Amino acid sequence: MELNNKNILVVGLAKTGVACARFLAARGARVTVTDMRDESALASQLAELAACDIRKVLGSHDERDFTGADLIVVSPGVPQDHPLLKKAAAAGREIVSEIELASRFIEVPLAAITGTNGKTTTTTLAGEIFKGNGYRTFVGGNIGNPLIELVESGEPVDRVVAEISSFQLEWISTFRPQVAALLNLSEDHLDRYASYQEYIDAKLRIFENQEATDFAVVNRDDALVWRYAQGLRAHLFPFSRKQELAEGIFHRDGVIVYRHNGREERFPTKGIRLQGVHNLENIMAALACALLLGCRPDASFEAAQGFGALHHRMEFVAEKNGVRYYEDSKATNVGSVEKALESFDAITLIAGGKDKGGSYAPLAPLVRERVRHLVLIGEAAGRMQAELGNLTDTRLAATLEEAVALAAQITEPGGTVLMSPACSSFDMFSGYEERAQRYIAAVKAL
Ligand code: UMA
Ligand code: ADP
Repeated sequence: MELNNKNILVVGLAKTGVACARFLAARGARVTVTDMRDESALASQLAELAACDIRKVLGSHDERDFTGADLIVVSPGVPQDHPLLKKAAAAGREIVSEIELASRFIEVPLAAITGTNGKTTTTTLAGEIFKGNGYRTFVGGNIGNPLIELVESGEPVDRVVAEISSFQLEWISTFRPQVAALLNLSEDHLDRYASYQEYIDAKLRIFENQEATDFAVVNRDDALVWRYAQGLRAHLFPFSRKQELAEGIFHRDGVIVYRHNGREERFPTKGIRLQGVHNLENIMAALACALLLGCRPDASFEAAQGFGALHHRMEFVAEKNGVRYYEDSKATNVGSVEKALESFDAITLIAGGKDKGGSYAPLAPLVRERVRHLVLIGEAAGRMQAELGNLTDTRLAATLEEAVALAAQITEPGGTVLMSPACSSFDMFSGYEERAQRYIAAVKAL
């Protein structure tokens, strides 16, 4: 793809925008970056671009930059229906996301992993498996480091594993992973999408350019995923915790069985460090991605076995007065909280945060069955109380610290206090990590 002297607009100047602008400028493009935030809010990003010859339009966007560009590169955080993107599209401008741009320069096999939950765990694990097989592997994408950083660095690699969000898929046209995995689907990001269907449609685009020689790794046990998998062009490679598969990877009686083209590999689950049924799904998906892209069974299984949980995903914090405290700050939607509730009994659940517009009703059966006390915080507290409050003892707290103190008072010995918010954190915290740290500090201070 020729970039020299092209007039390119980069929309958004956070991690993605900085990396794209730097890369494009180095390739000789005439780059303009634009961000709604002003210079003072973008000081650190501007410092990173100090050495580059780049035009900046900050504090607001200028329509002429959009309608006059040869190419527009959009950051994931910019909504697809932005009026200026619509105008640019109407004017015939080419609009791409960062993964689309990067993938045009990536020549090695790419495994792309999406789904509502489990992306980071599965991507990280798949990366470890590739590395355990001796492949030079770049792990990136939505996990935090844009793929364009790999292209920019020019570092030689053998494999790329990418965590892919629905936002990044909005502006693809040729993005074609050799292996694309869809882990699960449940409601999320309804503050961005007009409907659940629109969110699903964005996710399914991961398969859009695949051919019969590519693989689609899909969750056989997720009815929605399985329904959409039927129309795909790629070779279907399902994973299942519940049923035996002639082609695919499944779990039965303590053994993970991988079957491909009549070949079978068996891996006993005993000794695997990652806990929970959802992680069994993540392990099967990661193994499938790796084995389909050339990894050896023995080295792959060894890497999978030794992989421990990532922080802020159902993590044990401490035991105090016979009550065990867990932290699941990364659970920002209903689907992930369901898995957390399935994992414990006699729960005091601390939930709430920034409302993403979805329904909390899917949690009702598990709340009724397993949640003894519900302590709600944040902007979503009112809606959650309305949808779940009549199912169990429900209280409101003004801060996370107050919620922890209240939970400590009301939880009976033997019980579990679990922070699994079902919401994003931005109403009260800078992100899920800060929310986690504040919870951990509050528990330790009890
Ligand atoms: N902006 C405008 N105009 C607009 C809207 C936004 O100028 O109309 C600006 C904002 O001021 C901001 C920039 O555009 O400066 C958008 O940046 P961004 O939100 O895309 O942030 P990045 O740092 O580039 O991070 C993005 C992903 N962010 C989102 O998808 C919201 C990161 O995923 C990802 O790690 C990173 O690219 C590298 O690929 C984060 C995320 O929350 C972790 N993802 C969502 C999730 O996991 O649920 C999908
Ligand atoms: P993502 O990157 O998709 O947000 P993570 O691996 O960071 O996924 O996990 C996010 C949350 O989802 C955590 O609360 C975690 O316990 C839960 N989770 C992880 N894997 C799954 C899965 N396969 N199904 C449902 N929930 C999951």
